[in-house]
Amino acid sequence: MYTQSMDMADTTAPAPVPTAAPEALQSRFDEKIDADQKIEPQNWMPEAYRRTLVRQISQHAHSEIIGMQPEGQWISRAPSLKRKAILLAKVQDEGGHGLYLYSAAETLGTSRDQLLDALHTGKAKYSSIFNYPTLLWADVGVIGWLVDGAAIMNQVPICRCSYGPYARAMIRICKEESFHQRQGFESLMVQMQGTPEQRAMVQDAVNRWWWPVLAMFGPPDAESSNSAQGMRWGIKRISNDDLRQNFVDATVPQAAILGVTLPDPDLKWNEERQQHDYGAIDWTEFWEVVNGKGPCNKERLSSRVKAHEDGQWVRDAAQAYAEKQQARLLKEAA
Ligand code: FAQ
Repeated sequence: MYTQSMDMADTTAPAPVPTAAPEALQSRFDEKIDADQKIEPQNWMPEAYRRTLVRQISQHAHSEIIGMQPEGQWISRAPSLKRKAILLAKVQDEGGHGLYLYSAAETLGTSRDQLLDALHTGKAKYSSIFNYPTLLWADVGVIGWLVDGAAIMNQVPICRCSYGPYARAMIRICKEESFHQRQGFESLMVQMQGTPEQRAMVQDAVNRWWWPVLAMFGPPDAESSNSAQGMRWGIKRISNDDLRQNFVDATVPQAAILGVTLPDPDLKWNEERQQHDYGAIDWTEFWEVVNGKGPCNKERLSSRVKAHEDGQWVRDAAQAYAEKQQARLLKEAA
């Protein structure tokens, strides 16, 4: 992943002039998509494809780094050294995912500064799920089990995305998400074998996270403005509703093993469909959260901006060191 920047165009050099006619470039691109071949940074691509990828990959990257906050708030309060070590590793992994994804987005010609600026000024979206609070220790386990579980369901198909750098980044990310999901489930399993208060704490966390997790897959297919084109381009492989359904079907037996109740009176097996029916999602709440009015949107954004500003000295020091090294190299070469 880290070597992908070598494929990037030199931004200081004049833009390469395409040698083929636009129609020929478009049909070569279409052929590659139809043949399920990868598009790489140095290949010609339609501007709308590039824009869609920058949108999705950067939203994904922002979600990963904003997503460090809800669990990160429990690092200093983890109930044992073992849980603290696991949580530290997980939160660091999420930061790493953000970095791979920003690198993948940069191969499309948008700089890290531009991407972060869009996040910090509130122009860019990030996943709705990270605007909910982590009130109890059990919330940390439930994020691992349900939020990472939903993330895996959505992200495994992206390993087959038509854009090479994004697809390759997702392979490693999915491996790590799998550990995240397991650690959450295992932590909840231990809590469910504990006291009645611990079991009640887990149930309370499941009650609060279940519906926001279902909404995380995005609007219903009929209202998903980007889906048709995303599918055509091989960026999206499975629709929002199909992924949501797969997630419900995979999670119901896991909830039974844990001994928790999923808070949906309409949730039941449908023999005819061979899938679960489930109740109505509150899409008004979803759009409010996406549009900045969730319980923690303001806090998440201001913490992120503060972390960025607090880290300015690190970037300044790295820049000064790079300039010093460059000057030394030039002096030696002279
Ligand atoms: N939150 O037409 P569609 C994680 C927006 S990472 C906010 O269906 P699309 C790991 C959407 O952007 C979680 N906005 O869009 C972790 C679009 O707005 P736009 C993030 C949402 O792109 C775990 C509009 O609604 N994962 O959890 C949401 O075809 C634990 C219409 O929607 C990814 O980003 C939402 N939930 O499908 C980290 C995966 N859903 O841009 C820490 C990659 C939709 O037109 C701790 N992304 N919107 O203004 C995707 O797969 C897709 O972008 C979807 C949306 C499925 C999210």
